[in-house]
Amino acid sequence: MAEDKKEVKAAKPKKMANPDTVSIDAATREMLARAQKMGIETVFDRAVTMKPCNIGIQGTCCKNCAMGPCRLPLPKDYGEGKDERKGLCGATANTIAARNFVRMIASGSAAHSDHGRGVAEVFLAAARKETDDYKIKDVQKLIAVAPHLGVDTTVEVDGEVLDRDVDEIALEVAEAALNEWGKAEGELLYLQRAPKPLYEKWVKEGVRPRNIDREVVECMHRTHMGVDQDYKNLMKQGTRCALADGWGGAMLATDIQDILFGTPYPLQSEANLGVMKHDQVNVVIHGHEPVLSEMIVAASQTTEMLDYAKSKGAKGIQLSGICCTANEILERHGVPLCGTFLQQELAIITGACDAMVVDVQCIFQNLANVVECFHTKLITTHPIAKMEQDNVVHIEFDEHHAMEDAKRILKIAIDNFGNRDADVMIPNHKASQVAGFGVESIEYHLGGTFRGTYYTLNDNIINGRIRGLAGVVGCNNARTKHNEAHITLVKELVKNDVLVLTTGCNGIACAMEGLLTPEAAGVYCGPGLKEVCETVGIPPVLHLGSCVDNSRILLAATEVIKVGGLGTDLCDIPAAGSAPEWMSEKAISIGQYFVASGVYTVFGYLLPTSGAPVFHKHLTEDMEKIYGGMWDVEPDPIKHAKLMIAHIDKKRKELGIDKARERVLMDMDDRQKLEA
Ligand code: NFS
Repeated sequence: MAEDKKEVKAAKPKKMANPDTVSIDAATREMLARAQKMGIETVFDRAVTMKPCNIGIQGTCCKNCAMGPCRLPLPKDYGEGKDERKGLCGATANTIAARNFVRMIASGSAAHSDHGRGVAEVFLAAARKETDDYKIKDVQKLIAVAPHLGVDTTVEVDGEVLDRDVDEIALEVAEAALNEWGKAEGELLYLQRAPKPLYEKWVKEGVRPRNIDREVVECMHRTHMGVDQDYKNLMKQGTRCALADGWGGAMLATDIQDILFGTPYPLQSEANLGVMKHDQVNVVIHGHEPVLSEMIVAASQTTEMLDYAKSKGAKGIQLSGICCTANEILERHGVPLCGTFLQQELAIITGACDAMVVDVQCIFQNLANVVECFHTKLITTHPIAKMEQDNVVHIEFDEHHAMEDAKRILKIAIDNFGNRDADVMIPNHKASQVAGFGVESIEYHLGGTFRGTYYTLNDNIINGRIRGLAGVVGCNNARTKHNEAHITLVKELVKNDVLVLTTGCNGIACAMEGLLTPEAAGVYCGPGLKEVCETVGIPPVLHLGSCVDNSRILLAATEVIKVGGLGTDLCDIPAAGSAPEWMSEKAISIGQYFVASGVYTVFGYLLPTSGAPVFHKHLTEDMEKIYGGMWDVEPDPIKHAKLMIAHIDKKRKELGIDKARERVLMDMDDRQKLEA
């Protein structure tokens, strides 16, 4: 019976990918070869069999009404005469591409923000003391966040300023946070955290988000058949919705997660499929929301669960993670990373995965087919993310009995340990890493306890040891060689003295490659960055967490501005953004809020805009005039790095710091000469 299912569900792929060329990572290649030998199809094979639609890829297929889909590919003679392409309603290629782009932003913003809402609801339950399983772990962060949500942290009694009760503050912060999703009036409170000139640009352009949900709804309305028919106006709403993600839903998610689960500080861990263990129960956690995974981490450390695992013949419980849930439990607990987005099927193909627990986002439905061939239990946990296959176990997770649910899930995994086939193959590849950086730890590491500011970072950018900053983020994409662009790009940047801030699957890729160790500085960096990293003992690539933690990049950049010496707006900083192997709609939302926050942002692979050159130009040229940041596309990772470095150099020049300036000790004579 199991054999029959295997035949039907995970039938041998018709065309197979070449394992030697799909990835730069040896563990991935080994596991793909094993999958193919076993006749199990994976995403790599499907990418060979199924080619992308040539019109969809250009962004010019409109399926927003039943008169379509209307397909408007770029004609060969485009540019000679008038562009007469139109859909049945008359929608132009620009309108169609802009509508599709805005819908991607809406979906991406919704995904990050709904995740944020979920966390905010748990926070409210904790603040109301409706659950014993979640408590406020980081009071300092709560106090730091409160004023940004209009909550006082002190109270005046008889002329004396007293600290307010923490429980009271927590309740008000939770209510104020949740209000950001649906308030009737005003604008997002966090917009005020941005540097003033940036905020003023948003005012001028009319793109300040009112509340998070409303901006997603309005995107859907304006992209409905027959509504907004001006790509520039559509992109205004796209921008407003993206800002509701970056300075709203995602930023709230990060802040509240820090309050509930603790603000990350640097810690050591490991990465890649080789973190799984032969003699322990392997539980792989995959998805995005840390609400459940935090509880699984806590449950896995209880004597009850450890004893239970031992009673079943295992030496312990080995947790590891895939995608951004992985980054969340890495940054706070040091739980090792099992792999990136494209390795999710491969974790099961080891034969050592006793349970894969998934929540929301970036989860392949094919996991259900792959587990048919192994003993692995696939457990869905979120009411909004189930799978149709009947071999999937659904255990709905509820914050009101979180620990109970987490233990139930772990027990399933432990009970399954004995069902492993003899044929287990855990690739012998893993790397050490130091992760868990953030706004606070950068301040500490680069400012020191004495100063505790971003002074040292700014100083080293000004004196040229650090040429600039790069935020490199985002996914893997099966249309490109796994991790190649991530790693080539990051190595090229650090070689040119650019300090890299990473999140998401780029962070995982860098961890797998050993770039997240302080020792990497001596191997890969240019002399300036090497000196800084070695002096303060940090890696040249700082892992800031999951994709919602891109908000940490925005706030770190804001701190750079506050300290001074590098301009007054985020677009003044010698910095650039990148998503070299993007694939998800969330990446488009991130890209747009980076751009609208003043960041020059380069995407690898392609953008779904090539069928509408005028709209494409709006993104890649006009945006800079409006917001100071713009989109760019470059699939070649070296050229991609060069574009970012050229932009960084341009900004250095504008700031007048293009020639490295060493500090000189001046005597009175020198000073008098200067003043004269
Ligand atoms: Ni970001 Fe995280 Fe990875 Fe891409 Fe998916 S895990 S939220 S979307 S694939 S980086």
